[in-house]
Amino acid sequence: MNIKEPSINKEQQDILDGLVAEKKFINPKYFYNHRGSKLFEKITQLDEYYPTRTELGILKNKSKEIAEFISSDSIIIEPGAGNCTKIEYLLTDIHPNVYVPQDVSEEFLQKSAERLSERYPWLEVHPIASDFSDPIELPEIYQHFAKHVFYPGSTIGNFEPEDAINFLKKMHQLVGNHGGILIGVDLHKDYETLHAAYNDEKGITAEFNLNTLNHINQILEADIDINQFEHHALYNSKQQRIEMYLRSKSKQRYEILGNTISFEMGELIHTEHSYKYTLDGIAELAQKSGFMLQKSWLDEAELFSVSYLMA
Ligand code: AVJ
Repeated sequence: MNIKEPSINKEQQDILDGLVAEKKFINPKYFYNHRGSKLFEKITQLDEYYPTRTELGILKNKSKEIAEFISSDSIIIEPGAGNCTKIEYLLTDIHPNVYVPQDVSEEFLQKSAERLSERYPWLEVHPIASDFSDPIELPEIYQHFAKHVFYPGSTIGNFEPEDAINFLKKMHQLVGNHGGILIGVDLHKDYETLHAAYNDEKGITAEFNLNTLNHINQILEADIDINQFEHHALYNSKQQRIEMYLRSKSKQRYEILGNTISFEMGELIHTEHSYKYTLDGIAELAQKSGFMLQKSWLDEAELFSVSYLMA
């Protein structure tokens, strides 16, 4: 009697590949199921997690200056736009013709697009629901506008430096020679501040990290025991990156879709890198991907930067 191998879909294979790897890993995109998105919103409200409020402060206080780099006869494209709240700090001063939010969650995107169309009747909102890795196709009628990408939140930090350059090269192709990118990048700083930002006292970041196991259990139809794992995040000053892991608190073994997945006591599953840059590092990143760093706006404490890179 032959055992029928369970049919494994792309997403399941993607996760299993990480769990059978020499150094186990789970892609950070699996943080963001519905509960994960809610937990991230709570993280942005934490005292220790300064990036979001600091970036919003820069956008609010510097929007007039930023508008000098982005003409009104333009189109703004935002990959991974989510709830489209950050762009609202810039719309009135930039007054672009078209705003193109792209995101994988169609429902979230539609709601955000409707909200913006109501609030800014002069603005054409053209939402694109697609996976982050799919190329962004713009309708022909928009081709004559100057194109600018808006990429806030230091999400660029999740890419390995080489992949960050490849992503920016893709954005360069999208905006062409007369465009640019307005990018939010968290800055390299003292260990204590960074360690605290990813190890908050309330344990919300730990919940956010552990929730990844809920999400992959659902996708893999598995029952990995969350209580047998703990949150582990540190700042690697040499590599200038936050490293986040889930650490196994015991020896464990699971049969998942025909695969035996075992964890040793203390074994780590890598869940995220969050690279931090210096201003020189941002200029170098820009230069290596065909852009030129034109201007960086920082908060007073120089915790975070918003930069305009010209193609
Ligand atoms: C959304 C990727 C920018 O790396 O700071 C927050 C995600 N991880 N706390 C970051 C995150 C842990 C966040 N990014």
